[in-house]
Amino acid sequence: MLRALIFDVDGTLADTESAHRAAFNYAFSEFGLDWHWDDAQYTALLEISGGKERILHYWRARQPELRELGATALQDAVNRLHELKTAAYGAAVNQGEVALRPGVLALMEAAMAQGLQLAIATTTSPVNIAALLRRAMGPDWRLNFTAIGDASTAPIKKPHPQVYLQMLAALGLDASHCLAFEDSANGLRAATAAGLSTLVTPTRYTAHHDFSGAVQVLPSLTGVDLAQLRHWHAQAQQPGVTRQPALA
Ligand code: XBP
Ligand code: MG
Repeated sequence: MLRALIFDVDGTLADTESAHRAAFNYAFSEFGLDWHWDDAQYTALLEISGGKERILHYWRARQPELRELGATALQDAVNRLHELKTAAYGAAVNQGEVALRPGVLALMEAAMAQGLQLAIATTTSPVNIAALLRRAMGPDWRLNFTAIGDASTAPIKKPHPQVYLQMLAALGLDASHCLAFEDSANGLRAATAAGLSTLVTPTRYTAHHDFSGAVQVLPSLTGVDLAQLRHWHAQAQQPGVTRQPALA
């Protein structure tokens, strides 16, 4: 029995990473750094979930001698950079630069109409979720979700299952009554590790990832209705069913 849908945000609810990348580059220039993440570099850096973790990973790789700077000073600089980035990203979203991916809103509305619960499980920052969904669903957007797990509630980022385990606890449901929606290998691994059957809708940033174990790999959620979800969910619950992704 399918009782809840749990959505990732970046790449799944909306194709946000180009706006994130621009915001990171703006923050670097504002901070006086000559860093610039091009598309190819950012695609590789997305292997690291979490903007702060991504900046720290890049900085350490670029300047290994940084260890002498002292962990606190380094983390303070990363936090400041991330604050600048998050403000720039929020401004871009508020200017309409990011829209929900096709099929997402219709599926969420159909699920709610049939009494399913919705939750969010993301590694992004809470202000980013609010900016995106306020614009897409209106000022009362939060009322649509039973629970939200994000960088502020789950500091251990994907592929660790922490945020998905938090959402299952908040929903009060066993993983077998839920479906997760993701766009990346890290996200698929996190959801799968929490026991969740997972549908993947990759973006151009993640199309090359390994999605073995996904219930389905789809170009988008366009035309995906609740009956189809229930069918895939029932299939995935059968013992011994090997989950082979469909051709994207
Ligand atoms: C994707 C991420 C996030 C975003 C940037 O999150 O890994 O880090 O790339 O957002 P999701 P922050 O789990 O929704 O796919 O800078 O706020 O982390
Ligand atoms: Mg994602």
